[in-house]
Amino acid sequence: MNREKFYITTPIYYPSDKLHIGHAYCTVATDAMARYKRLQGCEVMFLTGTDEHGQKIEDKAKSAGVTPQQFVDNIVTAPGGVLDLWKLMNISYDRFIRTTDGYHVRAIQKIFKKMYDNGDIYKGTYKGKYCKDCEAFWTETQLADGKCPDCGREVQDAEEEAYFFRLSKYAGRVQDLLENTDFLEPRSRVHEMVNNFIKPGLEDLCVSRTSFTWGVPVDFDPGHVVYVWIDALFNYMTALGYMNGEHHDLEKFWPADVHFVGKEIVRFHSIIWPAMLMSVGAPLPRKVFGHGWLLLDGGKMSKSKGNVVDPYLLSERYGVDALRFFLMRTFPFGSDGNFSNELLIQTINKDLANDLGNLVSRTTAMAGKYFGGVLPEEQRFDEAMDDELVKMAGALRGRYEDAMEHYAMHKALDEVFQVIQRANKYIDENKPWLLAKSPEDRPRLACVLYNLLETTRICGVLLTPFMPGSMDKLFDQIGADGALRTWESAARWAALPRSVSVHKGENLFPRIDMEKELKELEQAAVQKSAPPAEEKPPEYITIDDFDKVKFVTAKILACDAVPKSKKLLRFTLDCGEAQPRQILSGIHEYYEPEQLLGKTVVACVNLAPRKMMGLESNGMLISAVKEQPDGTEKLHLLMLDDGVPAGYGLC
Ligand code: ME8
Repeated sequence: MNREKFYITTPIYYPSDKLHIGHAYCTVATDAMARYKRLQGCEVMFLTGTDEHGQKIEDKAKSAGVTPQQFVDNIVTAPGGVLDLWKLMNISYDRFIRTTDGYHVRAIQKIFKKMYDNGDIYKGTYKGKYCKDCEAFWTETQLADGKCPDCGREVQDAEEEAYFFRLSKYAGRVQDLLENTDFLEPRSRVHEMVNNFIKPGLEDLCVSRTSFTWGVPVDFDPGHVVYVWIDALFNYMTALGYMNGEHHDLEKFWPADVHFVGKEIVRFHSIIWPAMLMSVGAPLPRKVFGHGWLLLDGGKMSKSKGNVVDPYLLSERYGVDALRFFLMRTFPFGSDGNFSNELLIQTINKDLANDLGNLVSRTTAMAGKYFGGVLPEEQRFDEAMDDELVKMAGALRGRYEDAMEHYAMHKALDEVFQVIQRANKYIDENKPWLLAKSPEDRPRLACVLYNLLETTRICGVLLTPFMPGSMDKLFDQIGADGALRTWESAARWAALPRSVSVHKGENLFPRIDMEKELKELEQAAVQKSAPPAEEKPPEYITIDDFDKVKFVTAKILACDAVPKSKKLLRFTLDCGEAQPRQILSGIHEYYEPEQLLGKTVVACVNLAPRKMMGLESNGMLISAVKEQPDGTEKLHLLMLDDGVPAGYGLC
């Protein structure tokens, strides 16, 4: 048995939104590869995870009124989040890393220091454009018509002290790696990297920021956080124990056999990543494979384009295996592919319902009808009729393996389906229903059914990495037990006992009525994306529920803006308690602090305390809010007559 090690990774996902089918694409591909390697007998490490730091997360958390950690937890671990999706899609990862994991954070600090100590990281000045309102630095190229790409406002020239990585020092070695080895695939991506990024001159890379705080702090220079890509890329090693004691698999699994990554992040993985590894003196991964994008109407997929690309919805309707299969069967892994519901349904109907599903159901039904489910030992081989199918199925594993070893999953599946189609043709050529008519043809009939079952078994083994759940059911139907589901057995024609006993089970892949389905999908998407608020029945609370909320009158003793925040004001309030109470409220865009001093307001004081921008908020100020026809919101802080004393309860 093959006892090789195999280490494969997916990009770690940025949890700023829920994942869509485009994200699932790469993870399904990685899962299929990992399962294929396990099937071969390799010891596999399949790593995935989430990349949780950076300004975007900090900003999103701020607008959601939660801490960045709460924000990412809500997308990663909460019900319906990333972990749940991978469970649903049967993703067999061996390890899941979150870049907020303590061991990873400490390891990144050590790695940063190591590169600083060896002279590859130095302090300099980052020159760029600054948007005061968004508190964000931009480079010239990031600007939209010379203005802030986020809010569209004017930007100013700005300088910020920052650390830089000597990327330029490694340009020659990286170019050599790309041009003279097969480190990066497909090869077309090599020319893109060399011509667009290395030849024009690699500049040193800015690797720290001081304009936001949600990142790994540079421990020897407080105020700086490590650039999110350094933090993210090293996950592939920290997850094995590099610079930490949490894991101990570095020697066993590093260097990685392959990093699967989307094409837009090939630059980070094929230029910056090897340069940093050269800097810390670590071996380079064996391969980076840049896959294409799933496009929707010719453009990159995004949440805003509708929920039909929601992997939950698609898995619910068609089954996880059909969806996994579609993703791998339809699009060559290195190229872009246009996703559509029609294509998805067509693929399920043609390959799974017609070709594979029919082969299994016809064969098991005939074995049941003509032999009561158990084939007789006596079987008559007919070389002229059988040779082609037997040879094709017997040699399938070799062709499949060749494609899989080149990460051409769709080609591997094509090989399998050519055999399945040949088997269906074999049924038509041999006409078992005619053989069944004469008793002297029974040995021939048994042999035809045996050949079909054996072909199905071999195809089933090779489809297991793509559709693990369904293939188990298929094996049960055709009477193939554990030893007949192995990699070795897929190269052995006639491994199935001659007197195999089969039983027709549930239809593995029911046919879908395209027209009806497309209509229903459209409706499902509309319902999911815009649940009509007015049609919802009112959700009543009881008087006891209402009594739980404690409102009091409060006098504003002090009010100031929270540093580095666009929205937050910090209030010190007299709520009639022994000590003044601190509450943070995101209303700075509506009020300046001095307008509010001395005012009497309403506060909810039994809300659980929470931290925002490092400050504790103990309650909530109550405002009147209304959405305007142009989509903006108007807000008025509820203010009472100043004669009302502080600390009165409201009822
Ligand atoms: O890039 N089709 O995270 P991410 C195919 N955190 N692949 C798609 C896709 C689509 N429509 N949309 C997204 C990041 N992807 C970083 C990675 S690794 C050290 C850090 C792929 O959540 C995308 O190409 O934005 C990328 O490979 C992956 O999803 C994660 O994207």
